[in-house]
Amino acid sequence: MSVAGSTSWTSFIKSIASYNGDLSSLTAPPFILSPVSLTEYSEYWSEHTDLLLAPNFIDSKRPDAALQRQVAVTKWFISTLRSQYCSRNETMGTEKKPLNPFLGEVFVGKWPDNTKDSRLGETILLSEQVSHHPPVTAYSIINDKNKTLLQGYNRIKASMSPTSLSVKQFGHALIQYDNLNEQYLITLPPLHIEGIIVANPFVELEGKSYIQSSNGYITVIEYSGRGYFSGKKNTFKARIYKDAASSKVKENAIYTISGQWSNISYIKEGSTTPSSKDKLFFDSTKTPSQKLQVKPLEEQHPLESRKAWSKVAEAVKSGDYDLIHTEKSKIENYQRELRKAELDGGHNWGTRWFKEIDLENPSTVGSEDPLVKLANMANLSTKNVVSGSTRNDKDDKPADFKHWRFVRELYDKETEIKI
Ligand code: CLR
Repeated sequence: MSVAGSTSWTSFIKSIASYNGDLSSLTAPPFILSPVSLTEYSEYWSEHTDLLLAPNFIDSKRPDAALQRQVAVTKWFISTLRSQYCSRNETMGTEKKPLNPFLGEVFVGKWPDNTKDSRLGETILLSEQVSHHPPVTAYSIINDKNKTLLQGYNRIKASMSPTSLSVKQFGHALIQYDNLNEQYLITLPPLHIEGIIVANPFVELEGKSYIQSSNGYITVIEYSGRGYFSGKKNTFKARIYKDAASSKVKENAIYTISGQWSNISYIKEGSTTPSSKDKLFFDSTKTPSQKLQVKPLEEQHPLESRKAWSKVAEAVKSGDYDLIHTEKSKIENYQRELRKAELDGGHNWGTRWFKEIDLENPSTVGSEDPLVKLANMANLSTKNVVSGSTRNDKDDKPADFKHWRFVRELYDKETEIKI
């Protein structure tokens, strides 16, 4: 394909029509390329560290403490969505095609404690590309002071419909509050990219997310866009129930939350939909996100995302298609050599801080595995299927029980990568 041809939007739309979920097969024009690798997207999970840690500070003597923690975790999750799904539009004008991480690529950093009484402590992010075919990014967000760990992984499958790109997510997020002896499982929603035809792509969420607590409580979040519940973009309705069984009937909801995740939402007791006259739940326009602190490039290891991609990122920023191509090819060729050397040497690239667990094989996971326990409570599949698939639904197909799990000891032994 000629360089001129590959830079036109129409040829891009054609390439999208045959997109199979593998980012490398998309020949996007430079203006839709982002200088940021997908390993960096793990940061979006904790740009409101105070909300992530909030359950630790709810008075545990309150009779409704566990329920209030469920509300707090729900608020934290809603607060992550604007960063996750709007931040490219907000900082670069449109949704963009991220850089396709190479195997072993890492992205790390920290959120310093910005409270006056230092109650939060430092929170760190470890993000690692644990697989290249298919691309899988795993992450771990660690706060030792409050014994809180958020971990998860993400993989996508995409398909083109006549007017939008539909994306299904695989993986989940798992929070462990060790001081509370409480865990939460969060499922990742499907999404689609609108505005492709008019070269102004943006994400809209659809379907559901579940937040299952080890206390039984479950939040069911339903997403919709322009023209559904309220006619506004980025709309959601969340209901909190005593447990999964009671979630079958809407009227059982203890709380109902409604609004726009990229804007304002309200909360009300019971199952009827709150309005702006009810209690404010979350206002993302008044809650600025706290950016991750990352070491300067000079201090980064060659496997660190920004260091490894720095020349490509420069080329993307200057819109130089040939240079993007040359610099990308250097990384890809080096990766191919590495993989070949591994094959010849008879060993595989080992992951750094994560391991693949097989939930079908009890020797790789304990009997009290938090994922198994929470998935059972929510009647969610424990197979490696589209996130949020319930047991025996249409997406609960392949008999593959593999998931990625953070291994703390591996990080404690880390000597090369500094935070
Ligand atoms: C990655 C995991 C994050 C949430 C998230 C946000 C935006 C998603 C991204 C994930 C995966 C890649 C994605 C992106 C939006 C656009 C991009 C689907 C799920 C696609 C591949 C880009 C296509 C090119 C367009 C600009 C047309 O936690």
